[in-house]
Order: sequence, then structure tokens, then C-alpha cells
Amino acid sequence: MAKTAAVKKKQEKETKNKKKERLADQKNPLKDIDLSSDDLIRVYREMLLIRRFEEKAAQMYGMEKIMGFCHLYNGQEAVAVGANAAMRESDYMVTAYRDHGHALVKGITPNEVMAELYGKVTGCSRGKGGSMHLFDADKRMMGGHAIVGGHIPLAAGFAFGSKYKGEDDVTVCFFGEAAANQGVFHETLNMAALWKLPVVYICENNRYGMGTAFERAFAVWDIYERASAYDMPRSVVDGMDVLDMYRKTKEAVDRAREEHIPTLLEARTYRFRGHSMSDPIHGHYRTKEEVEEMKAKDPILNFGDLLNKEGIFNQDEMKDMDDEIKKIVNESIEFAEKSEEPPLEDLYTDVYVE
Ligand SMILES: Cc1ncc(C[n+]2csc(CCOP(=O)(O)OP(=O)(O)O)c2C)c(N)n1
Ligand SMILES: [Mg+2]
Repeated sequence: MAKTAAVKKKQEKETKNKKKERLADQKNPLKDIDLSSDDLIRVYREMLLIRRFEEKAAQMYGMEKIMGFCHLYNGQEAVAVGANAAMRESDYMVTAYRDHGHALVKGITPNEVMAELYGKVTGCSRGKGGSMHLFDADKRMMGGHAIVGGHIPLAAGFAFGSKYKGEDDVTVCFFGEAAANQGVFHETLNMAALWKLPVVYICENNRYGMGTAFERAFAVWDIYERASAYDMPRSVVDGMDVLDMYRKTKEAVDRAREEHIPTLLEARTYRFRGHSMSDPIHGHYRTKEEVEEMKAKDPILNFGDLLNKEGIFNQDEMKDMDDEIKKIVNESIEFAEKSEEPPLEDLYTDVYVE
């Protein structure tokens, strides 16, 4: 029996609507994510804590309360936070000198990090490491390393240790793209693949090594492809998107844990501030327009908008959280200011393992 025109029209409309729904579903960044609403809010909070903490640290640096080297992670927060969400507490983390975000997300308290920046004895490295050397071995935060690329082989060592002892912890190692041009990067990736080590290497490609654009220093711009020389799984990640960071790190961490297969991830990200506190924000090596264009991809603002749009966390709740975080950061300043400097006798302690 022939369909009436009205029935046919209704069916066509239903098919069209279903297609629309399917497309919207595919585009939903939260689709298939195995994080609860509480986890998503925690991830947002961790990024915001890092941002507010560093804004305050920059202010205190300007007032000469904090001295020495200090490299801010502004703009890159989604990398450490997304990756950490894919790790277990007992997994090892190791990174370079741009380490405030990594230390905070691995559980070193704002008080201990701020006191370390101030060079006070209550700091996580007893005031003797400073901004570039944030450590807490109990929390499996293995630093904070100032020698570019120097910690890449250490990560292989931690992973070797876990495998040797029959433990299933994974090591996640972060480094800047310029570190991938150190010879030790290649030597270590070769060994990690050969020895099947449970390690995930995350290259934070923020496009500059100090004032050198990576396009001027790399013969091949897809840095992750370097892993193909070692038959290692590899992937490029949107480092401005905390969910992409989480998903791709999770895949890599699970593979490392279950099959002892290492991975190289290249997180494409951007630092909003200068290389260190002594550098201007854009200097001569990048334009104001470029910085502004990248700021439109702010990982915190964009993730906040998504949570708001999806009805997970609204703007009032975000404002309350921001106030609470600012209070925590202000308290960390009070804590650091009230703390003592290390005593002179401490000059020779913590130099060698006792
Ligand atoms: C072996 C070594 N060479 C040079 C330096 C000086 N230096 C400090 S930071 C830096 C740039 C590193 O850039 P990248 O690895 O991309 O990390 P980012 O600063 O962008 O996070 C250089 C060359 C150093 N610390 N160690
Ligand atoms: Mg860089």
C-alpha cells in the first residue's frame, strides 16, 4: 500500500532529526569520556589552581620576594593536568624546569611549592632547589630538572626500576620540544623501545626554545614521527585541550602498564608568557598578534565554557571556586613569608644520599 504524503513527510523529518542528533553527539567532546562530572570539575580546578598560583608567583617575583630562575607554565596547564588524570597516584612523574604545574597536580601543596620558590626551609626541596627543582619522591614527583633533556634518561631508569621489581607503575616524562634535539633523547628512546620499558614520553611543543622557533631548529616538524625510528607508538595531541591530553595519555599509560610498550606523544601547546621571568612576553621572536591568537585557545577558559554549556559546572560555581583558590594561593604567600630560610649548617646536607 502506498504511503500517504503526510506519513512520508513525517518519516523524512524524523530521519533528518536523528541524523542531526547523531552529528551533534559525534561533535560532543565529552562523548565516551570515562571521567565522571566530579572528575571533570577536579580537572578544571587543577588547571585553575596552577594559573592562579603562577599569577601570584609572578607578582611576588616582581616584588623581589622570589629570586633566581622562574619559568611559568601559563597556557600549557592542560598538558600536565590532562596527562596526570590518566595516571595513578603511584605512577612516576618527571619533568624539566617549567615544573610548577606538574608539582601541584602531582600533589605537592601550594604552601610547599610557594615556600620553595621563596627559598624557605618549609619548601618541598627544603628551600635549596628553587623553582626549577621541585621534588617529592614520596609523591613520586621526581623533579624538576634544569639541564635541557637531562631527565629523559632518568625516566627510562625509573621505568626500568619498576619493571625490574615486578611493579606495574608507569613513568610519565615531560620535556620541551628543544630537548628533543639533544642526542640523549634518541639514545633513550632506542633503549626504551628495545628494553620494553613502561614509560610515556610527552614532548610539550610550545613552539619555542627560549627565542628560537621550532621551525628553525627541526628538519621535520612532526616531532612525534621521530619515534618511528624506534618502532615506538606515537601520536600528536592537542595540548590546549585537556580532554585530548587525557584520552591519548590514557591509551599510552595503559599500554605501558599492561604491555610494557613505551610511547612518544607530542602535545602541541603554547606558552603565554616569556621564556622566563627575565624575558618579555613576546620579545622579538614572536608577534603580539600570534600571542593573542593563541590566547583565544586558552585551555582553562575553553574547558570552563564546555562544562558550563553541558550543565556540569555553572559560572557561579566557577566564581566560588576561583575565590576559594585565590584564598589558598594567598595563604601560601603568608606561609612562605613566615617560614625561615634554611640554616647555614644545611649547606652540606641533602647533597648525597645518606
Ligand atoms: C643542556 C642545556 N643547554 C642549554 C640550556 C639553556 N636553556 C635553558 S631553557 C632552554 C630552552 C629549552 O626549550 P624547550 O626544551 O623547548 O623547553 P621550554 O622552555 O619551551 O619549556 C635552553 C636552551 C640548558 N639549561 N641546558
Ligand atoms: Mg619549547
